Amino acid sequence: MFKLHAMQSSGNCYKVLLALAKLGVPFTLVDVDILRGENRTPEFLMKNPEGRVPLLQLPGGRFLAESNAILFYLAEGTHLLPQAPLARAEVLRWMFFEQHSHEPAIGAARFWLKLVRGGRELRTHDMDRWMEDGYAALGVMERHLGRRRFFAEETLTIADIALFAHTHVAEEGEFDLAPFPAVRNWLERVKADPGHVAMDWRPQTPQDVATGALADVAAPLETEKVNGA
Ligand SMILES: N[C@@H](CCC(=O)N[C@@H](CS)C(=O)NCC(=O)O)C(=O)O
Repeated sequence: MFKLHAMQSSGNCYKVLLALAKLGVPFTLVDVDILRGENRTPEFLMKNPEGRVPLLQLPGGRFLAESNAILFYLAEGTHLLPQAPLARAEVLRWMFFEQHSHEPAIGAARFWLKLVRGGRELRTHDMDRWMEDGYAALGVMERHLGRRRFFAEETLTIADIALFAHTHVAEEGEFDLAPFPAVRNWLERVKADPGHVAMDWRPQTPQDVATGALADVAAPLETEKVNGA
């Protein structure tokens, strides 16, 4: 079974949770609290020398880091990743855009302003750049989505999952989505796509299985604490 090392409130981790849920892949969730430094212990650095989450542990024991690489791996052979070379390249195009032009502004603003206590004071010098780059990225998305339902294909792909994760909580990073109607409509389309789960979704625990709770969740899933991993 896969093990996902992740922090629930992280947009990058949510991408992987959402893909696993939509694909109905069973996995164990290992909570890693980066705000308490659990990602910088010698044990965690052995798993990922970069000390970051999400981190996917494969059934054979290997580790795969980088949210978009994990999405690409999990989606292979599924409806979330097309087969045609140009369509695959379009998926990668938007995932590179997400990492280069979108997440470093929109994801970073939310992380420091919403999740880190005192983050605004610590990162005052970054605010103008986050706003300028983040609104530029939202403008690119708005222009593209004015003509399309999803980013790379006529149906939802991992490019949409990658971009959705931070965009749907952009307001927590103090971005106003009101001037971006095409982006807002696309957010609703992603939420309406089959198998969608919210950011606070957690996989089913063995206890839930025993009590019959969460009966609508198909896959038998588990969670555990990082220190018990
Ligand atoms: N490019 C990486 C970024 C991963 C990343 O920055 N993760 C954050 C949480 S969202 C993290 O682990 N930060 C802790 C740290 O850098 O010490 C990805 O997409 O997976």
